[in-house]
Amino acid sequence: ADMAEVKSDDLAQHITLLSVEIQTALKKLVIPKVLVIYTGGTIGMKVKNRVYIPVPNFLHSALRSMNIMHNTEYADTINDIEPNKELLYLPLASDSDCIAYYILEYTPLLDSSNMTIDNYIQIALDVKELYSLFDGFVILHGTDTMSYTASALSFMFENLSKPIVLTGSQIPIFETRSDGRDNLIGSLIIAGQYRIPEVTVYFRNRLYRGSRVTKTDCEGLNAFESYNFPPLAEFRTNVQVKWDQIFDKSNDGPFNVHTNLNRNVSLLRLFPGITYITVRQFLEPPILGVVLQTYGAGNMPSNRPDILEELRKASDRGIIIVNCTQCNKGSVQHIYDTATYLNKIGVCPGYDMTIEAALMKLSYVLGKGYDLKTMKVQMAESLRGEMQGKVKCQKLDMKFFLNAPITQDLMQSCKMESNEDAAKFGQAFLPWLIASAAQTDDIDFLCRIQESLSTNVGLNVLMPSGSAPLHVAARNNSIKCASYFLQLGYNVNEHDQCNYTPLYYAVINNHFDMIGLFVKHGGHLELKPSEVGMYICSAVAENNVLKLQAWQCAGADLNQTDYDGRTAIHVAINHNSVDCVRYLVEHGVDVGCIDSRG
Ligand code: ASN
Repeated sequence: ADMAEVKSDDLAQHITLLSVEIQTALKKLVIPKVLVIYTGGTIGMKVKNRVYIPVPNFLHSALRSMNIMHNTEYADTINDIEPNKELLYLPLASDSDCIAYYILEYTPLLDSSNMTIDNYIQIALDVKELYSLFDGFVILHGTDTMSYTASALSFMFENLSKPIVLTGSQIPIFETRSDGRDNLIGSLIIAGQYRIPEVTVYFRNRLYRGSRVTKTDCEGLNAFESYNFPPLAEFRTNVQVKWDQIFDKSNDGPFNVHTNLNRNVSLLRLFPGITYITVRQFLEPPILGVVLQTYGAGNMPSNRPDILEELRKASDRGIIIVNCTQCNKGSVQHIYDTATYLNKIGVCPGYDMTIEAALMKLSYVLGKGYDLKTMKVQMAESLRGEMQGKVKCQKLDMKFFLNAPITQDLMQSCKMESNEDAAKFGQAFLPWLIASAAQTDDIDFLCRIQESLSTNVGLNVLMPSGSAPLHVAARNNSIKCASYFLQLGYNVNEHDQCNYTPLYYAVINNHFDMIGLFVKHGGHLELKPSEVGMYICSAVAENNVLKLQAWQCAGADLNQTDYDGRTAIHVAINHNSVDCVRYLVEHGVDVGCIDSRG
């Protein structure tokens, strides 16, 4: 393999967790690199005196001896150039494809029942130290408390740009029937090859958002469920990723690790007949935050003023109480009287959060040292996709909205140049009107808005979502409105809040006419070349010719490499995507091109 020259002084001086030799070897490798942090759990246990205990200094050599976990031939070629016995190479579909991984084994290895916040901090700090050396991270962990660790880490890693995948197993990896090998392989693939910058849990062919899972089975191999949020990816005969569901915070600021978690948090589960003394004692100092596990959709007994009074007093003292349901599925909604009371005394709604996520979020938010009001606002917001804050809002019928008499009245006010307040109000209302017209492709209405406007106001105002009118039209395939905006001279390459041009939305929605219109008017994707490469490679991995065609129509170069140095033809052949291979060949891609691994 082709290895780039790396000088040893390029290596970060402060990395103490890995020897300089390993760092040099990692820097030279051009294949994906994953750090496996091995904390313990059944995955690496053996039976001793009739109970399972973790065995130290064993996993690495055991994996090295398994063909499916380590490609010895590939390792030999690499070792001819840079001998290194510490790295393992997970074989992929073709012989030349591998993911390099390094196992950082903790001492002592823990059954996850023994994990505490200190362990979360150690994991977070180690990831931080080695963040730049690896493309992704796998955390091998016991299943018993994995959902707590996954939730804690979700909050601790701020503006994450790389995947962190937790996994483990129900049967040790050395046993014939183990589920650990598949779980580890899937996690390495996600961490090494997919840009899913979230803390996730990979188990039994599914990738879950870390802050959404709960362990629900201590015998079955399908140990986890995510009741209120579907899996982010599924490993079937192909890998299906729900790209639109990925909670990507990487552009919000630099990667940061927040380690100050407050430990004075707790869980209080209601049960019929609970005494107020129990509740009172529970809420005594040093407790600062409590997840109150209520019944059903967030209900308390309304005939228990004694308990309600204890909760009120605690809330008045500044203790944050989060209302979560004891049910696995569904959300806390204040539709019953007693739940409304909780709201009144300042209890935060936990919506559809898992107990684990609510507890660790409390610990994180309290550790931030904000004032009480800010902490409560943070608790009510989704910080990492851990909850759906607002309960199912109804979709607005845009046609109805446009035709409603009040809309007509408001439009009138846009024009009132003499009455300044009315004109201002009308202008504030304008984005909604334009968004509605652009969504329903109602060109007549758009013209009417234009006519009703005072001369110094245009239609090119930013929508509440941070998009320009052209983005809205692009997403909704509103060709008439898009043409109209272009005629008015609006910038076809306007960037929205997420930095995308309208053309991007036309492409991801397969709106071919719209793509044609934008391209004719000088529209560009304005994405990084490797990003375009990634999109077309994903399209061919699914054998999605239509998607491929959409990217091509938008000006994407079909010979473009992805972040991993492969082009669509490499991926298409690898995935046996026959239709895409045919399409690519017919469109003259370079079939002799060589990927980054030669
Ligand atoms: N007791 C084990 C642990 O959580 C369970 C497992 O990993 N399957 O460490």
